[in-house]
Amino acid sequence: MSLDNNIDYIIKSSKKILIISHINPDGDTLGSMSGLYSLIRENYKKDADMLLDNLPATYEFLPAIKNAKFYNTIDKSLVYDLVITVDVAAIDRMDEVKVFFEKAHSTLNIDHHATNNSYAQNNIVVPEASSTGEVIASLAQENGWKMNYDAALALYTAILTDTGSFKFSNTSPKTLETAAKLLEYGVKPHDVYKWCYESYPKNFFLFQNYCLNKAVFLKNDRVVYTEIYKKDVEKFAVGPDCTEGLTEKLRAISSTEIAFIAKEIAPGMTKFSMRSKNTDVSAICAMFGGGGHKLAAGCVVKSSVKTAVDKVLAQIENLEL
Ligand SMILES: [Mn+2]
Repeated sequence: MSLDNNIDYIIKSSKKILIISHINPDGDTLGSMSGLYSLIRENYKKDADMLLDNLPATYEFLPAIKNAKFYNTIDKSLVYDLVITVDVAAIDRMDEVKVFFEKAHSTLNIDHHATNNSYAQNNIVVPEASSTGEVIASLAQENGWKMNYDAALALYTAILTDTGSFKFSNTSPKTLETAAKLLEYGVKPHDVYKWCYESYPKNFFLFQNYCLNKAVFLKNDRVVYTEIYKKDVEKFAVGPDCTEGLTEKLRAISSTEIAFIAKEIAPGMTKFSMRSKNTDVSAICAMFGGGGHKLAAGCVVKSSVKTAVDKVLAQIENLEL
C-alpha cells in the first residue's frame, strides 16, 4: 500500500499545527494523536498542539499526551495554520473542538473509517488499514520520518486497541508488519497490554459486570444487548470510557450474531455501539445517521433508551440471522 499524500509539504508549509481527536477518545485516536505529535516534533521541529475533550485514565501512559491541551482551558481565540484530525470519521465526531477545525488555514483528515467522506481540504483515508495508527506508521515510513520510542509506543497502542489485540477482522499482514517494526524501537507488548487492559479501576469491573448481568437476549439468542443509564454510570462513579470492550464481551457469546449497547448520553439521546460476527452493522447504524465498519459501528438516536432500542430492533427484526 502506497499512500498518495502530500503530508510532508502540508506540514512544512504550516507554522502552528493542532491535532484533534474524536469525542470519547479511544486508544486509536489518542495513540495516533500522541504518535503524530512526537513524529512532527522530531522530524519537523514544529510547534504542535494536541486538543482533547477528556483523557481516559487508561491512556495517561502515552508519553506525549501529558502535553495535550483541554477544550475547557485552551485559548479559544487561537487560530492554527494547520489542523489535523486523527481517526475522526465525520465532522460531527469532533464535538466543540470543531471550532478550531473550522477556522484553521488548512485542514488534514487522517483516518481509516470507510464511511469517512473526506471532509477536510486534504484527506488521507485508508479503509483497508486496521487503525489510524497504522496509517500514520505507514506515512512515517513512506516519508522517511525518523521514528522514536514515544511515537512507536503511541502508534503500537493505537493499532493494538483498534484490532482488539490483533484479533479483529481488520488485522492484515500489513498490520502485523507495521506493529512488528514498531517493536524495534523498544516497545514491550506485555507492558502495553498491562497498561491498556490490566489497569482498570475496581468500579469499572463492577459496572461492566452489572451491565452484562442485565443483558437481553432475542431471536434465539442471536441478538443480545444491554441498556446503560446515566444514573448507573453515576452510581458506580465510572468515567466516560466505562463501556469500553463491553460490546465485544456480548459478541463473545457463541450464539451471538449481533451485539449492541444502548447508552443514555443525555435525556432523550441514546448512543449505540454495535458489533457483529458477519452482519453489516454499519448499514444498520447508517439508517440512524451513524456508521463505522462492517463488524463494528455506532450511531446516536435522538430518543430515550427504550424508544431508541425499539427503533433499532425494528431494523434488526427484518434481517435473516
Ligand atoms: Mn480507529
